[in-house]
Amino acid sequence: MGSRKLRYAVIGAGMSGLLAGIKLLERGERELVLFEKGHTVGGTWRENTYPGLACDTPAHSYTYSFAPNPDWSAYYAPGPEIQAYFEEMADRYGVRPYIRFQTPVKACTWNPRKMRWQIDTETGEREEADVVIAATGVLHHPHIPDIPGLADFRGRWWHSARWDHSVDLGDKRVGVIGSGSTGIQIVSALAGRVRHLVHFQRTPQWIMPCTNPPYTEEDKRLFRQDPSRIEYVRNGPEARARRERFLAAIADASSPQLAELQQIVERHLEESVRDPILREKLRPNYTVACKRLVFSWDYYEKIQQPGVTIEVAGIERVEGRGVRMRDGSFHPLDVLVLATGFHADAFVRPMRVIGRDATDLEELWAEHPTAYYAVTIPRMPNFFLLNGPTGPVGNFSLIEIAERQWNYLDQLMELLRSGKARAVEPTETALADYEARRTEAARRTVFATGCKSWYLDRNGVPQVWPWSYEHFLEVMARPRLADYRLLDG
Ligand code: NA7
Repeated sequence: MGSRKLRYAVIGAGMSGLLAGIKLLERGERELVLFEKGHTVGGTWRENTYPGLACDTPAHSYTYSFAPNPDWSAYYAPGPEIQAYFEEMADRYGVRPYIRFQTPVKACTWNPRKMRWQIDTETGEREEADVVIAATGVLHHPHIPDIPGLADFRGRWWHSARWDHSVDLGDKRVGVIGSGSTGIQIVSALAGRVRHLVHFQRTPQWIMPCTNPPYTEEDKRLFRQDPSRIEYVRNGPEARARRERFLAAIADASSPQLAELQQIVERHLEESVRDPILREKLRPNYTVACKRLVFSWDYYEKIQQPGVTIEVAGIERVEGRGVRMRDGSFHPLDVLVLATGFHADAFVRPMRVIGRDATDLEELWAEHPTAYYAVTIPRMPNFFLLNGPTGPVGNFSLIEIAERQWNYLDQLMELLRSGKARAVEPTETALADYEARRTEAARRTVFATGCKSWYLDRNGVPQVWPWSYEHFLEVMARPRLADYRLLDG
Protein backbone atom coordinates (compact mmCIF):
# COMPACT_ATOMS: atom_id res chain seq x y z
CA MET A 1 0.00 0.00 0.00
CA GLY A 2 1.46 3.39 -0.97
CA SER A 3 1.18 6.64 0.87
CA ARG A 4 -2.19 8.30 0.83
CA LYS A 5 -3.84 11.64 1.31
CA LEU A 6 -6.35 11.70 4.10
CA ARG A 7 -9.45 13.74 4.62
CA TYR A 8 -9.87 15.00 8.18
CA ALA A 9 -12.95 16.11 10.08
CA VAL A 10 -12.37 18.00 13.31
CA ILE A 11 -15.34 18.41 15.61
CA GLY A 12 -15.13 21.61 17.61
CA ALA A 13 -13.12 24.79 17.06
CA GLY A 14 -12.24 25.52 20.66
CA MET A 15 -8.71 25.34 21.97
CA SER A 16 -8.18 21.65 20.98
CA GLY A 17 -9.95 21.79 17.60
CA LEU A 18 -7.99 24.88 16.58
CA LEU A 19 -4.81 23.09 17.60
CA ALA A 20 -5.74 20.17 15.31
CA GLY A 21 -6.50 22.58 12.45
CA ILE A 22 -3.24 24.47 12.92
CA LYS A 23 -1.16 21.28 13.08
CA LEU A 24 -2.81 19.73 10.02
CA LEU A 25 -2.40 22.89 7.93
CA GLU A 26 1.22 23.11 9.06
CA ARG A 27 1.77 19.63 7.61
CA GLY A 28 0.39 20.77 4.29
CA GLU A 29 -2.91 18.94 4.72
CA ARG A 30 -5.77 20.76 2.99
CA GLU A 31 -8.50 18.12 2.94
CA LEU A 32 -9.83 19.37 6.19
CA VAL A 33 -13.09 20.54 7.68
CA LEU A 34 -13.83 21.74 11.21
CA PHE A 35 -17.42 21.61 12.43
CA GLU A 36 -18.28 24.14 15.11
CA LYS A 37 -21.63 24.44 16.86
CA GLY A 38 -21.10 28.10 17.82
CA HIS A 39 -20.79 31.30 15.81
CA THR A 40 -17.07 31.67 16.36
CA VAL A 41 -14.00 29.88 17.72
CA GLY A 42 -12.91 29.65 21.37
CA GLY A 43 -15.20 27.02 22.91
CA THR A 44 -15.35 27.58 26.66
CA TRP A 45 -13.97 31.11 26.26
CA ARG A 46 -16.68 31.98 23.76
CA GLU A 47 -19.46 30.60 25.92
CA ASN A 48 -18.38 31.95 29.30
CA THR A 49 -18.53 35.73 29.55
CA TYR A 50 -19.41 36.15 33.22
CA PRO A 51 -17.88 38.96 35.30
CA GLY A 52 -14.58 37.94 36.84
CA LEU A 53 -13.90 35.17 34.31
CA ALA A 54 -10.22 34.23 34.31
CA CYS A 55 -8.20 31.11 33.64
CA ASP A 56 -6.71 29.69 36.83
CA THR A 57 -3.77 28.24 34.92
CA PRO A 58 -1.01 30.87 34.50
CA ALA A 59 -1.48 32.72 31.21
CA HIS A 60 1.93 31.82 29.77
CA SER A 61 1.19 28.14 30.37
CA TYR A 62 -2.31 28.42 28.94
CA THR A 63 -0.86 29.36 25.54
CA TYR A 64 0.10 27.22 22.55
CA SER A 65 3.79 26.34 22.85
CA PHE A 66 4.36 27.50 19.25
CA ALA A 67 2.57 30.83 19.69
CA PRO A 68 3.76 32.51 22.87
CA ASN A 69 1.99 35.74 23.76
CA PRO A 70 4.14 38.43 25.35
CA ASP A 71 1.09 40.66 25.75
CA TRP A 72 -0.86 38.83 28.45
CA SER A 73 -1.98 41.53 30.85
CA ALA A 74 -1.47 39.54 34.05
CA TYR A 75 -0.16 36.27 35.48
CA TYR A 76 -3.71 34.84 35.22
CA ALA A 77 -5.35 36.09 32.04
CA PRO A 78 -8.94 37.36 32.00
CA GLY A 79 -11.41 35.44 29.81
CA PRO A 80 -11.90 38.06 27.06
CA GLU A 81 -8.13 38.18 26.44
CA ILE A 82 -8.02 34.41 26.05
CA GLN A 83 -10.94 34.53 23.63
CA ALA A 84 -9.13 37.24 21.63
CA TYR A 85 -6.01 35.04 21.55
CA PHE A 86 -7.93 32.12 20.01
CA GLU A 87 -9.62 34.44 17.49
CA GLU A 88 -6.17 35.63 16.50
CA MET A 89 -4.81 32.09 16.25
CA ALA A 90 -7.65 31.09 13.90
CA ASP A 91 -6.62 33.92 11.58
CA ARG A 92 -2.85 33.83 12.00
CA TYR A 93 -2.71 30.14 11.08
CA GLY A 94 -5.41 30.33 8.39
CA VAL A 95 -7.79 27.87 10.06
CA ARG A 96 -10.94 30.01 9.87
CA PRO A 97 -11.76 29.31 6.20
CA TYR A 98 -11.90 25.59 7.03
CA ILE A 99 -14.44 26.02 9.83
CA ARG A 100 -18.16 25.58 9.32
CA PHE A 101 -19.78 27.62 12.06
CA GLN A 102 -23.20 26.96 13.55
CA THR A 103 -22.95 23.43 12.28
CA PRO A 104 -23.30 20.95 15.14
CA VAL A 105 -22.48 17.38 14.23
CA LYS A 106 -25.40 15.03 14.78
CA ALA A 107 -23.74 11.70 14.04
CA CYS A 108 -20.53 10.03 12.91
CA THR A 109 -21.03 6.62 11.33
CA TRP A 110 -18.25 4.29 10.23
CA ASN A 111 -18.71 3.01 6.70
CA PRO A 112 -16.92 -0.38 6.64
CA ARG A 113 -16.91 -0.65 2.86
CA LYS A 114 -15.26 2.72 2.30
CA MET A 115 -13.39 2.56 5.63
CA ARG A 116 -14.36 6.14 6.21
CA TRP A 117 -16.54 8.10 8.59
CA GLN A 118 -19.78 9.57 7.41
CA ILE A 119 -20.55 12.80 9.24
CA ASP A 120 -24.08 14.15 9.46
CA THR A 121 -24.76 17.60 10.80
CA GLU A 122 -27.82 19.10 12.45
CA THR A 123 -28.01 21.44 9.47
CA GLY A 124 -28.51 18.56 7.05
CA GLU A 125 -25.01 18.40 5.59
CA ARG A 126 -23.28 15.08 4.96
CA GLU A 127 -19.52 14.71 4.67
CA GLU A 128 -17.00 11.91 4.59
CA ALA A 129 -13.60 11.74 6.24
CA ASP A 130 -10.87 9.15 6.83
CA VAL A 131 -10.16 10.54 10.26
CA VAL A 132 -12.39 12.15 12.88
CA ILE A 133 -10.78 14.27 15.58
CA ALA A 134 -13.24 14.82 18.41
CA ALA A 135 -12.24 18.07 20.08
CA THR A 136 -15.61 18.62 21.68
CA GLY A 137 -14.43 19.95 25.05
CA VAL A 138 -15.12 18.87 28.58
CA LEU A 139 -17.46 21.30 30.32
CA HIS A 140 -20.01 22.86 28.03
CA HIS A 141 -23.43 21.39 28.70
CA PRO A 142 -24.77 23.59 31.53
CA HIS A 143 -26.13 21.74 34.54
CA ILE A 144 -29.40 23.38 35.53
CA PRO A 145 -30.32 21.86 38.88
CA ASP A 146 -33.84 20.82 39.64
CA ILE A 147 -34.38 23.36 42.43
CA PRO A 148 -38.08 23.45 43.37
CA GLY A 149 -39.80 26.66 42.35
CA LEU A 150 -37.14 27.93 39.93
CA ALA A 151 -39.78 28.33 37.22
CA ASP A 152 -41.84 30.59 39.53
CA PHE A 153 -39.03 33.09 40.11
CA ARG A 154 -40.27 36.54 39.01
CA GLY A 155 -36.81 38.06 38.70
CA ARG A 156 -34.31 37.04 36.03
CA TRP A 157 -32.17 33.95 36.27
CA TRP A 158 -29.50 32.37 34.09
CA HIS A 159 -26.67 29.84 34.10
CA SER A 160 -23.14 31.20 34.49
CA ALA A 161 -22.23 30.07 30.95
CA ARG A 162 -25.21 31.97 29.48
CA TRP A 163 -24.65 35.38 31.05
CA ASP A 164 -27.35 37.94 30.29
CA HIS A 165 -25.42 41.16 29.71
CA SER A 166 -28.62 43.11 29.04
CA VAL A 167 -29.34 43.30 32.77
CA ASP A 168 -27.60 46.07 34.71
CA LEU A 169 -26.84 44.52 38.08
CA GLY A 170 -25.74 47.75 39.82
CA ASP A 171 -29.05 48.30 41.63
CA LYS A 172 -30.06 44.64 41.96
CA ARG A 173 -30.12 42.08 44.75
CA VAL A 174 -28.22 39.17 43.24
CA GLY A 175 -27.97 35.56 44.40
CA VAL A 176 -25.23 33.25 43.14
CA ILE A 177 -25.74 29.51 43.63
CA GLY A 178 -22.59 27.40 43.49
CA SER A 179 -19.10 27.64 44.94
CA GLY A 180 -16.95 25.96 42.29
CA SER A 181 -14.31 28.01 40.49
CA THR A 182 -17.07 29.81 38.57
CA GLY A 183 -19.18 30.83 41.57
CA ILE A 184 -16.09 32.03 43.44
CA GLN A 185 -14.94 34.17 40.48
CA ILE A 186 -18.41 35.68 39.94
CA VAL A 187 -18.91 36.53 43.62
CA SER A 188 -15.43 38.08 43.85
CA ALA A 189 -16.25 40.26 40.83
CA LEU A 190 -19.75 41.33 41.90
CA ALA A 191 -19.10 41.97 45.61
CA GLY A 192 -19.45 45.67 46.29
CA ARG A 193 -20.79 46.34 42.79
CA VAL A 194 -24.41 45.27 43.24
CA ARG A 195 -27.07 46.38 45.75
CA HIS A 196 -26.78 43.16 47.71
CA LEU A 197 -25.09 39.85 46.99
CA VAL A 198 -25.93 36.44 48.48
CA HIS A 199 -23.57 33.52 47.85
CA PHE A 200 -25.39 30.21 48.32
CA GLN A 201 -22.89 27.48 49.14
CA ARG A 202 -24.12 23.92 49.40
CA THR A 203 -20.54 22.81 49.96
CA PRO A 204 -17.83 25.32 50.90
CA GLN A 205 -14.54 25.14 49.02
CA TRP A 206 -10.94 25.28 50.11
CA ILE A 207 -9.45 28.39 48.56
CA MET A 208 -5.85 28.28 47.39
CA PRO A 209 -4.29 31.71 47.87
CA CYS A 210 -2.44 33.15 44.92
CA THR A 211 -1.46 36.54 43.59
CA ASN A 212 -2.25 37.93 40.18
CA PRO A 213 0.33 40.60 39.42
CA PRO A 214 -0.39 42.54 36.24
CA TYR A 215 2.38 42.51 33.66
CA THR A 216 3.73 46.02 33.09
CA GLU A 217 4.63 47.39 29.66
CA GLU A 218 8.26 46.80 30.65
CA ASP A 219 7.52 43.12 31.47
CA LYS A 220 5.83 42.70 28.10
CA ARG A 221 8.74 44.35 26.30
CA LEU A 222 11.15 41.95 28.01
CA PHE A 223 8.96 38.94 27.14
CA ARG A 224 8.97 40.10 23.50
CA GLN A 225 12.69 40.74 23.44
CA ASP A 226 13.67 37.51 25.12
CA PRO A 227 11.20 34.62 24.70
CA SER A 228 13.24 32.49 27.10
CA ARG A 229 11.61 34.61 29.84
CA ILE A 230 8.23 33.26 28.74
CA GLU A 231 9.61 29.75 28.70
CA TYR A 232 10.86 30.34 32.23
CA VAL A 233 7.37 31.23 33.44
CA ARG A 234 5.91 28.17 31.64
CA ASN A 235 8.47 25.57 32.41
CA GLY A 236 11.20 26.99 34.60
CA PRO A 237 12.26 25.26 37.80
CA GLU A 238 9.60 27.00 39.90
CA ALA A 239 6.75 26.13 37.53
CA ARG A 240 7.94 22.52 37.29
CA ALA A 241 8.36 22.16 41.01
CA ARG A 242 4.87 23.60 41.58
CA ARG A 243 3.35 21.19 39.06
CA GLU A 244 5.16 18.19 40.46
CA ARG A 245 4.26 19.07 44.05
CA PHE A 246 0.63 19.42 43.09
CA LEU A 247 0.57 16.15 41.19
CA ALA A 248 2.27 14.27 43.97
CA ALA A 249 -0.36 15.72 46.32
CA ILE A 250 -3.38 14.65 44.29
CA ALA A 251 -2.05 11.28 43.14
CA ASP A 252 -1.54 10.05 46.70
CA ALA A 253 -3.92 11.15 49.41
CA SER A 254 -1.39 10.16 52.09
CA SER A 255 1.48 12.19 50.63
CA PRO A 256 3.33 14.91 52.59
CA GLN A 257 2.68 17.24 49.64
CA LEU A 258 -1.06 16.96 50.27
CA ALA A 259 -0.57 17.63 53.98
CA GLU A 260 1.37 20.75 53.03
CA LEU A 261 -1.42 21.94 50.72
CA GLN A 262 -3.90 21.33 53.51
CA GLN A 263 -1.88 23.56 55.81
CA ILE A 264 -1.72 26.34 53.23
CA VAL A 265 -5.48 26.51 52.70
CA GLU A 266 -6.28 26.22 56.41
CA ARG A 267 -3.86 29.01 57.25
CA HIS A 268 -5.34 31.11 54.44
CA LEU A 269 -8.82 30.72 55.93
CA GLU A 270 -7.63 31.46 59.49
CA GLU A 271 -5.63 34.52 58.51
CA SER A 272 -8.06 36.01 56.02
CA VAL A 273 -11.48 35.72 57.65
CA ARG A 274 -11.85 37.72 60.86
CA ASP A 275 -15.36 36.78 61.99
CA PRO A 276 -15.26 33.30 63.58
CA ILE A 277 -18.87 32.55 62.59
CA LEU A 278 -18.21 33.39 58.96
CA ARG A 279 -14.95 31.44 59.11
CA GLU A 280 -16.77 28.30 60.23
CA LYS A 281 -19.38 28.71 57.49
CA LEU A 282 -16.57 28.79 54.95
CA ARG A 283 -14.68 25.80 56.35
CA PRO A 284 -14.97 22.67 54.19
CA ASN A 285 -15.22 19.29 55.92
CA TYR A 286 -13.18 17.36 53.37
CA THR A 287 -9.56 17.20 52.24
CA VAL A 288 -8.10 19.97 50.12
CA ALA A 289 -8.12 19.30 46.35
CA CYS A 290 -10.72 16.54 46.70
CA LYS A 291 -12.90 18.86 44.66
CA ARG A 292 -11.11 20.75 41.94
CA LEU A 293 -9.00 23.27 43.80
CA VAL A 294 -10.24 26.85 43.59
CA PHE A 295 -7.56 29.52 43.23
CA SER A 296 -8.41 33.04 44.28
CA TRP A 297 -6.51 36.16 45.12
CA ASP A 298 -9.45 38.10 46.50
CA TYR A 299 -12.50 35.97 47.39
CA TYR A 300 -12.13 36.10 51.19
CA GLU A 301 -11.38 39.81 51.09
CA LYS A 302 -14.34 40.60 48.79
CA ILE A 303 -16.95 38.69 50.76
CA GLN A 304 -16.09 40.52 53.98
CA GLN A 305 -17.26 43.81 52.48
CA PRO A 306 -20.65 45.19 53.49
CA GLY A 307 -23.47 44.03 51.23
CA VAL A 308 -22.38 40.40 50.92
CA THR A 309 -24.05 37.44 52.66
CA ILE A 310 -22.69 33.91 52.73
CA GLU A 311 -25.55 31.43 53.04
CA VAL A 312 -24.92 27.79 53.90
CA ALA A 313 -28.27 26.78 55.39
CA GLY A 314 -29.39 24.84 52.31
CA ILE A 315 -31.96 25.94 49.76
CA GLU A 316 -35.53 24.79 50.40
CA ARG A 317 -37.04 26.32 47.27
CA VAL A 318 -37.05 29.31 45.00
CA GLU A 319 -40.11 31.52 45.41
CA GLY A 320 -41.45 34.34 43.23
CA ARG A 321 -39.40 37.01 44.99
CA GLY A 322 -36.36 35.17 46.26
CA VAL A 323 -34.91 32.06 47.86
CA ARG A 324 -36.31 30.28 50.93
CA MET A 325 -33.80 28.40 53.07
CA ARG A 326 -34.37 25.15 54.98
CA ASP A 327 -34.17 27.05 58.26
CA GLY A 328 -37.11 29.18 57.12
CA SER A 329 -35.11 32.34 56.42
CA PHE A 330 -35.67 34.18 53.15
CA HIS A 331 -33.44 36.16 50.76
CA PRO A 332 -35.31 38.61 48.54
CA LEU A 333 -33.62 38.69 45.11
CA ASP A 334 -33.96 40.35 41.71
CA VAL A 335 -31.47 38.13 39.88
CA LEU A 336 -30.36 34.55 40.43
CA VAL A 337 -27.19 33.20 38.84
CA LEU A 338 -26.73 29.45 38.63
CA ALA A 339 -23.01 28.74 38.83
CA THR A 340 -23.98 25.11 39.13
CA GLY A 341 -21.49 23.50 36.80
CA PHE A 342 -21.78 21.26 33.77
CA HIS A 343 -22.65 17.75 32.70
CA ALA A 344 -19.05 16.65 32.92
CA ASP A 345 -19.61 13.14 31.58
CA ALA A 346 -21.04 14.19 28.21
CA PHE A 347 -17.79 14.55 26.24
CA VAL A 348 -18.67 13.99 22.56
CA ARG A 349 -22.32 13.37 23.38
CA PRO A 350 -25.13 14.11 22.44
CA MET A 351 -23.44 13.42 19.07
CA ARG A 352 -24.08 9.79 18.06
CA VAL A 353 -21.04 7.75 17.15
CA ILE A 354 -21.51 4.38 15.45
CA GLY A 355 -18.26 2.56 14.84
CA ARG A 356 -17.14 -0.78 13.43
CA ASP A 357 -19.66 -3.66 13.60
CA ALA A 358 -22.33 -1.03 14.32
CA THR A 359 -20.90 -0.45 17.81
CA ASP A 360 -22.71 2.44 19.44
CA LEU A 361 -20.50 4.69 21.59
CA GLU A 362 -23.50 5.32 23.83
CA GLU A 363 -23.48 1.61 24.74
CA LEU A 364 -19.71 1.47 25.20
CA TRP A 365 -20.06 4.43 27.56
CA ALA A 366 -23.19 3.18 29.34
CA GLU A 367 -21.27 2.76 32.63
CA HIS A 368 -19.00 5.77 32.20
CA PRO A 369 -17.12 7.44 29.37
CA THR A 370 -13.62 6.16 28.85
CA ALA A 371 -10.89 5.91 26.24
CA TYR A 372 -7.55 4.16 26.01
CA TYR A 373 -5.15 6.67 27.60
CA ALA A 374 -7.92 9.22 27.00
CA VAL A 375 -7.30 9.33 23.24
CA THR A 376 -8.63 6.28 21.34
CA ILE A 377 -11.53 3.81 21.59
CA PRO A 378 -11.83 0.17 20.47
CA ARG A 379 -14.11 -0.36 17.45
CA MET A 380 -13.92 3.31 16.67
CA PRO A 381 -11.26 3.23 13.95
CA ASN A 382 -9.48 6.47 13.15
CA PHE A 383 -11.55 8.25 15.79
CA PHE A 384 -9.24 10.37 17.90
CA LEU A 385 -10.00 12.35 21.05
CA LEU A 386 -8.40 15.52 22.37
CA ASN A 387 -9.10 16.16 26.04
CA GLY A 388 -11.28 13.09 26.13
CA PRO A 389 -12.38 11.08 29.19
CA THR A 390 -9.81 10.02 31.83
CA GLY A 391 -7.24 12.63 30.78
CA PRO A 392 -5.45 14.92 33.21
CA VAL A 393 -8.02 17.66 33.74
CA GLY A 394 -7.40 19.04 37.20
CA ASN A 395 -5.62 22.38 37.52
CA PHE A 396 -3.21 21.85 34.60
CA SER A 397 -2.88 23.57 31.28
CA LEU A 398 -5.31 21.73 29.02
CA ILE A 399 -3.42 23.29 26.11
CA GLU A 400 -0.23 21.49 26.98
CA ILE A 401 -2.23 18.30 27.45
CA ALA A 402 -3.88 18.66 24.05
CA GLU A 403 -0.50 19.32 22.41
CA ARG A 404 0.95 16.14 23.92
CA GLN A 405 -2.10 14.16 22.87
CA TRP A 406 -1.80 15.58 19.37
CA ASN A 407 1.81 14.46 19.19
CA TYR A 408 0.68 10.92 20.05
CA LEU A 409 -2.29 10.88 17.69
CA ASP A 410 -0.24 12.33 14.86
CA GLN A 411 1.97 9.24 15.02
CA LEU A 412 -1.11 7.05 14.58
CA MET A 413 -2.22 9.20 11.65
CA GLU A 414 1.24 8.77 10.15
CA LEU A 415 0.56 5.02 9.96
CA LEU A 416 -2.43 5.86 7.79
CA ARG A 417 -0.67 8.48 5.68
CA SER A 418 2.29 6.21 5.01
CA GLY A 419 -0.03 3.40 3.92
CA LYS A 420 0.87 1.01 6.76
CA ALA A 421 -2.81 0.70 7.61
CA ARG A 422 -6.19 1.91 6.42
CA ALA A 423 -7.43 2.31 9.93
CA VAL A 424 -6.21 2.03 13.50
CA GLU A 425 -7.96 1.40 16.81
CA PRO A 426 -6.89 0.14 20.23
CA THR A 427 -7.72 -3.44 21.17
CA GLU A 428 -10.42 -4.19 23.73
CA THR A 429 -7.79 -5.88 25.90
CA ALA A 430 -5.62 -2.78 25.88
CA LEU A 431 -8.51 -0.61 27.05
CA ALA A 432 -9.60 -3.13 29.69
CA ASP A 433 -6.07 -3.34 31.04
CA TYR A 434 -5.73 0.45 31.05
CA GLU A 435 -9.06 0.84 32.84
CA ALA A 436 -8.18 -1.77 35.47
CA ARG A 437 -4.87 -0.08 36.27
CA ARG A 438 -6.36 3.40 36.11
CA THR A 439 -9.29 2.58 38.38
CA GLU A 440 -7.00 0.97 40.91
CA ALA A 441 -4.71 4.02 40.97
CA ALA A 442 -7.68 6.41 40.97
CA ARG A 443 -8.86 4.98 44.28
CA ARG A 444 -5.67 6.25 45.94
CA THR A 445 -6.05 9.81 44.65
CA VAL A 446 -7.32 12.69 46.72
CA PHE A 447 -10.45 12.79 44.55
CA ALA A 448 -11.61 9.57 46.20
CA THR A 449 -11.31 10.80 49.78
CA GLY A 450 -14.99 11.37 50.36
CA CYS A 451 -16.29 14.49 48.69
CA LYS A 452 -18.70 14.89 45.79
CA SER A 453 -17.28 16.36 42.59
CA TRP A 454 -17.57 16.32 38.83
CA TYR A 455 -14.46 14.12 38.72
CA LEU A 456 -16.41 11.09 39.96
CA ASP A 457 -18.41 8.67 37.85
CA ARG A 458 -21.71 7.33 39.07
CA ASN A 459 -19.89 4.59 41.03
CA GLY A 460 -17.79 7.18 42.81
CA VAL A 461 -14.59 6.35 40.89
CA PRO A 462 -12.57 9.39 39.76
CA GLN A 463 -12.70 9.68 35.98
CA VAL A 464 -9.34 11.31 35.67
CA TRP A 465 -5.69 10.65 35.12
CA PRO A 466 -4.47 9.20 38.42
CA TRP A 467 -0.73 9.06 37.74
CA SER A 468 2.09 11.56 37.60
CA TYR A 469 2.47 14.17 34.89
CA GLU A 470 5.78 12.55 33.95
CA HIS A 471 3.95 9.32 33.25
CA PHE A 472 1.52 11.20 31.03
CA LEU A 473 4.43 12.72 29.09
CA GLU A 474 6.10 9.30 28.77
CA VAL A 475 2.96 7.60 27.50
CA MET A 476 2.11 10.38 25.07
CA ALA A 477 5.63 10.40 23.58
CA ARG A 478 4.98 7.25 21.51
CA PRO A 479 1.98 4.98 20.97
CA ARG A 480 2.52 1.38 22.07
CA LEU A 481 1.63 -0.31 18.82
CA ALA A 482 1.14 -3.73 20.42
CA ASP A 483 -2.02 -2.23 21.94
CA TYR A 484 -3.41 -1.31 18.54
CA ARG A 485 -5.17 -3.18 15.80
CA LEU A 486 -4.21 -2.09 12.29
CA LEU A 487 -6.98 -2.63 9.76
CA ASP A 488 -6.39 -3.08 6.03
CA GLY A 489 -8.86 -2.20 3.32
P1 NA7 B 1 -18.53 23.02 39.59
O1 NA7 B 1 -17.12 23.01 40.04
O2 NA7 B 1 -19.16 21.75 39.15
O3 NA7 B 1 -19.39 23.68 40.77
C1 NA7 B 1 -20.79 23.66 40.77
C2 NA7 B 1 -21.29 24.27 42.04
O4 NA7 B 1 -22.72 24.31 42.00
C3 NA7 B 1 -20.92 23.48 43.29
O5 NA7 B 1 -20.64 24.40 44.33
C4 NA7 B 1 -22.19 22.69 43.57
O6 NA7 B 1 -22.35 22.34 44.92
C5 NA7 B 1 -23.23 23.71 43.18
N1 NA7 B 1 -24.52 23.09 42.91
C6 NA7 B 1 -24.83 22.22 41.92
N2 NA7 B 1 -26.13 21.85 42.00
C7 NA7 B 1 -26.63 22.51 43.07
C8 NA7 B 1 -27.91 22.54 43.70
N3 NA7 B 1 -28.92 21.81 43.23
N4 NA7 B 1 -28.07 23.30 44.79
C9 NA7 B 1 -27.05 24.03 45.28
N5 NA7 B 1 -25.82 24.04 44.75
C10 NA7 B 1 -25.61 23.29 43.66
O7 NA7 B 1 -18.76 24.04 38.38
P2 NA7 B 1 -17.98 25.39 38.03
O8 NA7 B 1 -18.68 25.99 36.85
O9 NA7 B 1 -17.79 26.23 39.22
O10 NA7 B 1 -16.58 24.92 37.61
C11 NA7 B 1 -16.43 23.99 36.57
C12 NA7 B 1 -15.03 23.95 36.11
O11 NA7 B 1 -14.83 25.01 35.19
C13 NA7 B 1 -13.98 24.17 37.11
O12 NA7 B 1 -13.72 23.06 37.89
C14 NA7 B 1 -12.84 24.55 36.23
O13 NA7 B 1 -12.33 23.40 35.58
C15 NA7 B 1 -13.48 25.40 35.23
P3 NA7 B 1 -21.76 20.92 45.49
O14 NA7 B 1 -20.28 21.14 45.58
O15 NA7 B 1 -22.13 19.87 44.46
O16 NA7 B 1 -22.42 20.72 46.77
